Amino acid sequence: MIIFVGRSNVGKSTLIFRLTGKWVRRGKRPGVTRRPVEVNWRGKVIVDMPGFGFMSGLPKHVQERIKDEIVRFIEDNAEKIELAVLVVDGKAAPEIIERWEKRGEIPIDVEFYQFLRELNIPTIVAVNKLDRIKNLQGTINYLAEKFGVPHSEINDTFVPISAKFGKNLDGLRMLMEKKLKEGKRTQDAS
Ligand SMILES: Nc1nc2c(ncn2[C@@H]2O[C@H](COP(=O)(O)OP(=O)(O)OP(=O)(O)O)[C@@H](O)[C@H]2O)c(=O)[nH]1
Ligand SMILES: [Mg+2]
Repeated sequence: MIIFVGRSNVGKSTLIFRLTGKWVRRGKRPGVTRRPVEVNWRGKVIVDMPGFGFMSGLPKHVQERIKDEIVRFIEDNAEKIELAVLVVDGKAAPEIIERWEKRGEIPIDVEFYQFLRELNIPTIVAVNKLDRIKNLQGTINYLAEKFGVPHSEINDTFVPISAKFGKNLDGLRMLMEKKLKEGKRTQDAS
């Protein structure tokens, strides 16, 4: 099982559609995917997760419930999950992280990354919307620092892509293959 997680509207569903060719609901506004959607692909189960974080128009308690459901799904399936792709909006993520930190809160992307690592789930961070990122290396270095990813592991963790415009999807595929091949145990050391 491979799960795609991330804030709402970052492009998870678009990415799954691009990678697999399987139809999944996508949309311009946040909150399109509301339940984990399983897609069979090349003998694997790909899961399109609902987005977490702020969604305008959704009451806070509904947002919290969605987040709890995601956490529960991941915990319940932790053994089965071979790989997680955490998708972030490369343009918006640094600003959002900054804002949460200023409020004294743990940014939700940081929280999820660490949660996945604690469960020993190999995780790739797909830095999406590459077409909108001005300073790519700066963005990746910033995210690595916030997520606690050491310098030596940046290239095996972060991959810039554009789901919408199909940029560097081969780079992502290659990293996914590599992580799947490594499996869970080699990640223990990190
Ligand atoms: N500019 C740009 N827009 C993108 C890119 N990838 C996806 N989008 C757009 O982002 C929006 C959200 O896409 P979705 O794939 O529905 O996002 P999601 O993460 O599945 O959202 P939820 O299901 O609500 O969590 C759509 O308007 C996409 O066209 C990209 O690489 N660049
Ligand atoms: Mg979606």
